Amino acid sequence: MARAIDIPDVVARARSGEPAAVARLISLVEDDSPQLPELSKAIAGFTGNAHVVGLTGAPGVGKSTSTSALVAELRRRGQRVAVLAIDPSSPFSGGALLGDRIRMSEHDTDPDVFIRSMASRGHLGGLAGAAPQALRVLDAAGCDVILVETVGVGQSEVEVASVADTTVVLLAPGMGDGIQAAKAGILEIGDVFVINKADRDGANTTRRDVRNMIGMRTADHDWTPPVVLTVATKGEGTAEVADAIAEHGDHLRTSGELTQRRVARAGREIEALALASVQRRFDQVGTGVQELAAKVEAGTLDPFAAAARLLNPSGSDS
Ligand SMILES: Nc1nc2c(ncn2[C@@H]2O[C@H](COP(=O)(O)OP(=O)(O)OP(=O)(O)O)[C@@H](O)[C@H]2O)c(=O)[nH]1
Ligand SMILES: [Mg+2]
Repeated sequence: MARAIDIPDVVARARSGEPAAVARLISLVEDDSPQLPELSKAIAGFTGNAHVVGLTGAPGVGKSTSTSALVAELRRRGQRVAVLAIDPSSPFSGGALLGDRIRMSEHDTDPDVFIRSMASRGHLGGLAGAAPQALRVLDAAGCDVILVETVGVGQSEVEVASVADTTVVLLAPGMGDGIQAAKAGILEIGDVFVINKADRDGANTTRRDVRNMIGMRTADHDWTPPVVLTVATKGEGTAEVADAIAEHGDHLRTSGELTQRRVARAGREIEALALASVQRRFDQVGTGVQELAAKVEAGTLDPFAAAARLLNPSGSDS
């Protein structure tokens, strides 16, 4: 196990803008450190300011390029920015993220940009458990905007929306993408839609398709997601995306939805932590599951009663 760190000291240094201190705190989250409860308590009073923006979309659509362009735009607006790239499929940081590092390298020397990749597979709470804690660290460290990008495919694309205040869905020209988006449930989660690679044929058609599909969304919404065309490689349309994100942030605040979303997020986080804690207890030797299993096998106890006893060993039914 790693050596214990001086949490109050590292938190103070993270808050004064020391990137190494921020990185150290994120590592605690990534490693599922036993010091997490202490960290969580230490930063609780410093959070709630950052606007968390999730970027999602099919592999290769241009998430990393768009993220990098957005960082540049937000820096021009004087904002402190963090990028959290979450890799739900890998227990290692690196590998797939190498290309992203290169795309982000223009921001390497800017002290007001914090870029970090984080693996979530090893984390007991998964993405839902790990991401909110990392976001709180970045929030407490004084970031104005935190851009969250997931790496890899699958349900994580939708899952990222569960940790974000504002979700940006990226698509590229071509009908396939639109159908894919509808299938993945991605239309329901988008607050801002970006048709990237607008230098290719069919961008306007894709925009029209997306607008039509937004119009057919089931839930009643008092926010109509804007659909912005971009060429991320050239930074074209990036300012409009930044405007749309900021407008959505204003909408969330004035409508009260920001609080609602954050309460829902905290609820999922609490559940993920509680379930992880139960799982951890079961994983430890001496939970008595073997003993109970022997009784079930012998027919002296039924599995439901055994499960109840496992959850509540000192319960009155024993
Ligand atoms: N023509 C064109 N190419 C683009 C544009 N934006 C990104 N690309 C290219 O598309 C490729 C994929 O871009 P990334 O930013 O890595 O895409 P991603 O969504 O992060 O990809 P994954 O992380 O692998 O899912 C790269 O070669 C980019 O240079 C664009 O607006 N126009
Ligand atoms: Mg990427």
